[in-house]
Amino acid sequence: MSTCYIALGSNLEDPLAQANRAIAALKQLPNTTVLDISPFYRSKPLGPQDQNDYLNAVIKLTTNLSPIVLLDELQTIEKAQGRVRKDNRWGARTLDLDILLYDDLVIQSERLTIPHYHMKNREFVLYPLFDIAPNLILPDNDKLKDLVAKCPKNDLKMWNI
Ligand code: ROI
Repeated sequence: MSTCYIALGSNLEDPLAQANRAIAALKQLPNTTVLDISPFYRSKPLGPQDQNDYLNAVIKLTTNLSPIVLLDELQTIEKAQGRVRKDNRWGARTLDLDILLYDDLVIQSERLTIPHYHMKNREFVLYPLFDIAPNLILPDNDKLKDLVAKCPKNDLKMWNI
């Protein structure tokens, strides 16, 4: 069994419903158990500001799926929830599911970069991850708590306030 952390983001078509649907779908994945779900946060968009605030959260799971099979499963869930992938790298989305960490693996392939590219300086990733994994150490030996301490909160709030 491998331990993974998945980042969830949504800023279109009822983000709260998107998040709950995505979590229900993750719980249905084969050979996979959802172990923990962070609180839901409301974050300011990174990128163009003429889009809605995001709901962001992090989910911890254990799985027997390989990284690439897990990626396929996450993309299937994104598609099922109306994700359109083209010309909107910095734009609004119904659902984004990214593999942040997969055990201590470091992977750089065409489809997959683990640990996730920008996780070390995104408040909407670090804070929810810290909520469920306060003692986490990244594959490069950085301590999550040190990254959080250095990361401005940028108006990150709990979703429901
Ligand atoms: N901004 C925030 N706040 N949260 C996200 O999940 C997010 N995802 C993205 C971009 C468009 C970069 N901005 C984001 O992909």
